Amino acid sequence: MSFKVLYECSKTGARIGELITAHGTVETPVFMPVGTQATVKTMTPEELIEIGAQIVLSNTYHLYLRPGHKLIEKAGGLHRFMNWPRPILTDSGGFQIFSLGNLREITDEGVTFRSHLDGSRHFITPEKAIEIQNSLGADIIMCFDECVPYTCEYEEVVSSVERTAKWAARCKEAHRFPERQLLFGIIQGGIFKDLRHRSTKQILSLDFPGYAIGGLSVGEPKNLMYQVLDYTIPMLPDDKPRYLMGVGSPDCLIEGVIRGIDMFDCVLQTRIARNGTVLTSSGKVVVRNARYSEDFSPLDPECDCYVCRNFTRAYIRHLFKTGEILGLRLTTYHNLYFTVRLMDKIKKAIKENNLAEFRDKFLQKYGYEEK
Ligand code: PRF
Ligand code: ZN
Repeated sequence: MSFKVLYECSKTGARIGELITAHGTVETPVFMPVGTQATVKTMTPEELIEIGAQIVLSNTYHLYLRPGHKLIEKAGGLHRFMNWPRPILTDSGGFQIFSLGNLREITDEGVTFRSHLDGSRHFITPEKAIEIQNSLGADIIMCFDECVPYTCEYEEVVSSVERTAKWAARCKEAHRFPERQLLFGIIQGGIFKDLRHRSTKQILSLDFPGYAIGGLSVGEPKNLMYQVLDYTIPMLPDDKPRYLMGVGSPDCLIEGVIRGIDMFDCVLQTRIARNGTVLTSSGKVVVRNARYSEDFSPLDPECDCYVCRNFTRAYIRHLFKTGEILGLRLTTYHNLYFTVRLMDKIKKAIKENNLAEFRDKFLQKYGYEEK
């Protein structure tokens, strides 16, 4: 279990690396499709492998509530339960619980919350979040952190940073299988430079095998997020993987890699697919729209995925209009394929020392998106 930087771009912060886990090696930079409920919605593991997905993300909070981590442990762990042979990363549940709004109460000890499913009460501590992740058995697990919204006052961000540091120490202490599961630390601090500094120092002092930047893409403008990355990433060690949590739109992938991020996850690709929106080399296309009713071209003329080789926009629109399940599968497949190929192109550009040029060309065609 280790991380090696194989190549560093001479002109940008980008690097190529490999992350060796108990279920194989991940080439970085990498995009991780999201499988919240132990499934990347609508995709079989075989299809994910065909697409080239190297690692998937799943969620502690959802699996703890249903079917329960003990059941998954009985099944032989999450890999066997979902029949995914490659690496898995589980998020700690912190972020999901904090997104519950008024259904939760936070103290230094942990978080009390009501299940979004049946209203039952639960108490999750950093120790409990690690115990659950130890049972699930993912290759990479995450510290239990406190992620605050963009709208928070400075003082609230200070206390979330302090709490996140104390919880990170407790997570490290509670972790039973450091040799089998890499526990990543998470840096918070909102959009405040001094707090990002403080959080980074605190989390680095605990010495984790990888570091995540949390608390971004929580409502702030993209340029502000890039600024935070610009001053946070240089504080991180070169020889450890860097994971930007919950970020992964095409433009953010490129901008993140250019600044030195190695790992990304994002629900965007699979979520917009299910409402009939696809990513293409010339931007998003809402294939459900009436304007595509007689468009017999592929979703993206530049894509060579199974969907683009075999189906038209008109047909896929028809599937959405009629509520046919295949529509969801085809758009999901294409969006994931598009993103994994984009990361391949990014890696090629790093090796050829022209990532900045690649970005400019890509964004000129794809378009610039604020949100
Ligand atoms: N913390 C955790 N998971 C997360 C985030 C975070 O800050 C984010 C923020 N974009 C996404 N997922 N634990
Ligand atoms: Zn395609």
